[in-house]
Formats: sequence, structure tokens, C-alpha cells
Amino acid sequence: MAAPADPCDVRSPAPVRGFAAFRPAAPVRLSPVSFLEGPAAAAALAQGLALPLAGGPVAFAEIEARARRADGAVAAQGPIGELRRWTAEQGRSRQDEIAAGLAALTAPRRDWAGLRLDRPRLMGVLNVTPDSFSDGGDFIDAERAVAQGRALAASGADIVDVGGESTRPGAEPVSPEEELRRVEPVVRRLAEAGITVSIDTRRAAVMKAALAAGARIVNDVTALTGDAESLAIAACSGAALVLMHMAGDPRTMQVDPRYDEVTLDVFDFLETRIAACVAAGIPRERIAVDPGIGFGKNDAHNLALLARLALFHGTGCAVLLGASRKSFIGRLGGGGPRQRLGGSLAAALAAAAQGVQILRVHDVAETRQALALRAAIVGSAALS
Ligand code: HH2
Repeated sequence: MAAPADPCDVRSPAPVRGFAAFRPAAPVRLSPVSFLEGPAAAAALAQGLALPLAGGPVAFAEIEARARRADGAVAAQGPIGELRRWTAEQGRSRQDEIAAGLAALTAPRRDWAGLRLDRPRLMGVLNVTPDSFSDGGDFIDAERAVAQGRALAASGADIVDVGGESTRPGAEPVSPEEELRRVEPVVRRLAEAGITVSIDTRRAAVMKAALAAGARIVNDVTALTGDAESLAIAACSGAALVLMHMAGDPRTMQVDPRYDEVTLDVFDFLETRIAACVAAGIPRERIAVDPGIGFGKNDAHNLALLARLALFHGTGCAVLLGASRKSFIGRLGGGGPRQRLGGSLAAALAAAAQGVQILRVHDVAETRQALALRAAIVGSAALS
């Protein structure tokens, strides 16, 4: 007769159980769940039943703890009090690990790129490319790109993210000279207009020129691994950074992507890149992390990450999400790249509910409206 199944043998994304039988043998990652806002959050915080997520305003009342094992992951879920009781019964190093994890999840974030992170901030997408999946060719002309950047800012973008190379699946790289020719005048003119500009590039030469032209943020889909010079440039520039996870290279990344356990793999990669930045002299508060939706991920991977975005607050950094108009929305909900507003808004609202601080979106006015309504509703939820 087969041995009875271990009650804690839970392979992600299977449902998880309480902490009683949780016996991890690897580092434990903490993913907040049971999110609260408005008066309900205030009441739960006052009673010690919840903790603030990255300083608030979102709070969380439960934790899902996850650890690797040879065949996937083990997990346990329960109220914060249950995690605390379980932790008190563990050895010293596990206690220290959980304390550090909770501290990273709850600590208020410093301003990032001059922006307070007490509400979701919008990064408007501006692709100065002929071939981007979402707006390719619309803004390849510098005049039109600058006008679009101004329009994004006028409709509520806190940041305009300027890119000169498509990183859509299957995209061919462009030369650094061509990328620079596309983005430099656009960055310069938007920065001169007082707009906070981010440069979306994986090339050190483009970062350097864009920063000299007034960009304040480096957004690198390779998390500063794509160019040997980029870490040093990011370190000495003082710019804010976005470190994104990508599995492989845009040309091939969607060919059968595989992970041991996607959320833990992405988390560990980002932690490694943060450590490299910190070792290079970049303070953690200058870094935002991004799980990289659609970059070497199938639909199940994307959904697992979207369902556990709050895990990434455990890096202690701001969290950024770029789900806008991406192809998984079309596969799950229908519609070509320009008919994915509904799905993009759904992803943005789900991210806001998990305390994500920066949303990279194409449809700034619409996202702003959705977030304003969401904030009004959760803020006014009466306690009765
Ligand atoms: N997605 C794209 C490009 N840059 N940067 C971050 N941090 N996060 C993302 O999710 C992200 C990104 C791809 O979207 P888009 O710019 O619209 O398309 P393309 O790469 O085809 O230009």
C-alpha cells in the first residue's frame, strides 16, 4: 500500500493549508493575501489583525508562506497571528528570516524618482519604434512622439517611458545607433518640458545618452544584465531603476518557457539583481522591481505572477507592473492589441489591490479614471 500523502505536499498553484504541518527545508518567501483597504484596513490594523503593505494604504490579514522543494514548492496559508505562532516554534535563523521578510513587506517606501508611492503611479508607454506590438509606427516621427508624450503627461502619466527598440516576442534587435537616434531627441524635449522621463533600454550607450538628455529613470528589461557597462552607468548616474525579469531573449523567449516554480524563480532572480545593484553602490530605495509579464512566460506563468504580485513587496523595493495590452489578455479575453483596454484595466485594478506602486500603461486617461473610481469606492466602504 502506498504511504499516505504528506499533508503539506502542495505543489503550486494548488490550494494551501495552515501552518501546523509546514516544514520547509529551504528559504521561506512570504506572499501577503486577504487584502484590506479604507475603513476595514484601519479597523484591522488598529486591532493588530492586519499589517500595512509597503507602508499602506493597502493592508493584509493573511500570509501565504512558500518554500522550494525538489518537486515544486510547499506552502502554508493563515492569519498573521498563526504565522507568528508558527515562527516562535522555529529555530533562530528561521525566526530571523521571517522577521526580515515581514519588515521588508511592511516598511513604508521612500519616494522613487521624486514620486511619493502612497498611491499607484502611472508610467505612460511611448514607443518610438516602427514595430512595437501595441503602438508600432504611430510615433516613429519625433514630432509625433513628443506630442504623444505631452498628451500622456497631460492625461495623468507621472512618468513617460520612452523606448526605441521593440522587445515583443520575436522582435529583432536594432543597432544602438538607431535606437539612440530614435529616442534621444524625444527624451530631451519631454524632459525640457518638465516631464519625468524613463528610458526603456537594455543598452548602456542609450542609457548614458538618455540620462544626459534628462531622463530620470532607467527601465531595463534585462535588469542590467544585457550590457556589461550598464550596472556602472546606473550606479554613477543616481537615476531611479526598474529591474525587470525576462527569461531568455525577445527572439526566443516565448518558445516553451519553463520554471521550477515561476513566482519563486522570478523573485529569486530579482533578489539576485538587487544584490548586484546594492553591491555596486545603488541604494535599494532607488530600485523598482517588475516580474516581466509576457517576457518568457506562458499564460499560466503570467496568471500565477499576477495573482501573487504582493510577493514582490518582499524585496523591499517598489513594484512595477507592465500588463497593458499584452497578448495574454487577447488569449484569455479576446481582442487584438488595440482592443485590450478592458483586460488591461482589470490587470491594473488587480495590481492596485495588491499595493503595486507603478503601472506601465498605454491608456493613461482610462487607467487613471478606473483607479480614481476604485479609490473612491474602497475609501468610502462603510463599516457596519
Ligand atoms: N513591457 C514592454 C516593454 N518594456 N518594461 C517594463 N519594465 N515592464 C514591461 O512589462 C515592459 C517594459 C513591452 O511592451 P511595449 O513597450 O508596449 O511593446 P514593445 O516591446 O513591442 O515596444
